[in-house]
Amino acid sequence: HDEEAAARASATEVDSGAPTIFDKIISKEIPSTIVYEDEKVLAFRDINPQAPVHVLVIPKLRDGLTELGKAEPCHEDILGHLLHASKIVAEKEGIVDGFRVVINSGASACQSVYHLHLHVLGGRQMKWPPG
Ligand code: IU
Repeated sequence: HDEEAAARASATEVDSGAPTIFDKIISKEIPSTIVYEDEKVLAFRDINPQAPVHVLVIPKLRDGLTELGKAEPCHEDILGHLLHASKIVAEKEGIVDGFRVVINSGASACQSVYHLHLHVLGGRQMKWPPG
């Protein structure tokens, strides 16, 4: 898994506001398996899946949303759009009857890429509480 190790090494682990690897995924400079896309969001398979279905849903324009903790009133539309896109992803993936949406915000929540992303997880029995 050299490729994955390299990708992880290049991930920002603090919110520096610098471009992230997701910009290259959005521009398709780095290939990804796209599950859903519209003018505002992109949904692609996580390279290190934690469940049979593990898709990341991201805004194409980061617009200051490095993490959910930086959200402002001007982000309400895109936040709603991302959540609805997560439901479309769950439907397309056949897990709409039971799935989980996770957002890690900040270092203590184990956020590793500072471009807001929603994890859509499913295809197995999920446990509670998450770790
Ligand atoms: P986190 O919530 O910031 O920890 O999630 C980042 C996710 O991005 C994590 O699940 C990685 O496996 C995933 N990921 C990816 O799919 N492709 C990449 O090139 C990189 C990370 I770097």
